[in-house]
Amino acid sequence: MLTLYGCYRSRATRPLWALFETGLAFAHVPIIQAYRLADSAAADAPENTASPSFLAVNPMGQIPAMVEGDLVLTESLAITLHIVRRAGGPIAPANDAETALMEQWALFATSAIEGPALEIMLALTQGQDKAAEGAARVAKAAEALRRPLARLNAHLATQDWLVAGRFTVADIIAEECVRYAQPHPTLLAEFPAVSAWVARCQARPAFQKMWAGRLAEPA
Ligand SMILES: N[C@@H](CCC(=O)N[C@@H](CS)C(=O)NCC(=O)O)C(=O)O
Repeated sequence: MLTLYGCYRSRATRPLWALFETGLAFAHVPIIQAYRLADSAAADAPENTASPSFLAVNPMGQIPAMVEGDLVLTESLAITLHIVRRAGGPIAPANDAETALMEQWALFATSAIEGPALEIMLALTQGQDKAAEGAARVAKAAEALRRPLARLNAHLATQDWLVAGRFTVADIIAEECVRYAQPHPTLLAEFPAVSAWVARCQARPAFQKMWAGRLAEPA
């Protein structure tokens, strides 16, 4: 049995969404980030990223992490790709070319989109006390995103999904990076094919299940 460590309000959304898509059985240990304990409604969380029991799993003290038998993985991308390979089915690659393309889009999203998109989410959801500084951070991050979002938009203008004409793990990882930019009031609207694809991704029952779990967690 695969065990996934990490609360929903973290990058654990990627493997959780993939697990719900595949139906693979798993045990969930909702470890929370230690830095959130001070001001979170989850301050009484019994286990967190600084707990000795979790540091024995991931000495970096970060979530998500996954254990399956002797295999321990501590990067969300590696965990999510592993899950879909284990489960097989339509969201997994069917051949080497599809593997390469799914890895390409997943790496593109985590290297070109995740950082500035996260900056937008953090500035707009946590930085209200310093409005001017927050607005400058958001503008800079939005500018950094326009080139990769234009690339994504051009790709999605002629197809519904990133790889092989079907929904795959590449869409999960890329959408979960783009999602961080959604609090920006206008940015995604500049890229209509990206906006339509995000809506398609988020309409999936497995995304909705993951999102309900996220909303049910203390902020
Ligand atoms: N590259 C890692 C990043 C993991 C990461 O930064 N996780 C955050 C939560 S989303 C965390 O555990 N933060 C707690 C900390 O860094 O102390 C991955 O994608 O898994």
